[in-house]
Amino acid sequence: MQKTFSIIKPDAVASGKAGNILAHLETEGFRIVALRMTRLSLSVAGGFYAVHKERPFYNSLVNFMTEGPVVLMALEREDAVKKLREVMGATNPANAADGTIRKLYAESIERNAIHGSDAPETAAQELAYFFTSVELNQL
Ligand code: FUP
Repeated sequence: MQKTFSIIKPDAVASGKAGNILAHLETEGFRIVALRMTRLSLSVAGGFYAVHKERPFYNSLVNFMTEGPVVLMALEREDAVKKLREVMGATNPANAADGTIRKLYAESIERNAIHGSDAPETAAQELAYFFTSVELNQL
């Protein structure tokens, strides 16, 4: 079993797709380990995406991520990191395969409905950024 970190982004929460996305993830075999709805501050969103700080889309991305509530999730299943990336689909929904969450629900490359950690090391960092070890059942 492996854990990964995911966010239902402000576009999908605002358009009423959070429940559909949670159901989609459960249907794909993910167990919801921890779950919290919150609105990210500029500093929390900026820190989360610090790896993209030099990219031209950084400011716009951070502003988008703070525009409304998000749903933070710790998810568990076999091969969770890789499987979540498959279920999410390509970053740009125009390139996402049919049936993927981004194909179904994303508006654009920036407003793309869902985040999922890109590697096991990133998943560990991102889970620890938002959840305590008690919430992650690691104590
Ligand atoms: P992904 O891992 O699929 O979420 O994609 P990246 O880590 O490459 O990018 C992180 C987020 O930056 C994306 F989800 C959306 C945003 N982004 C843009 O807004 N424009 C781009 O050209 C690339 C990424």
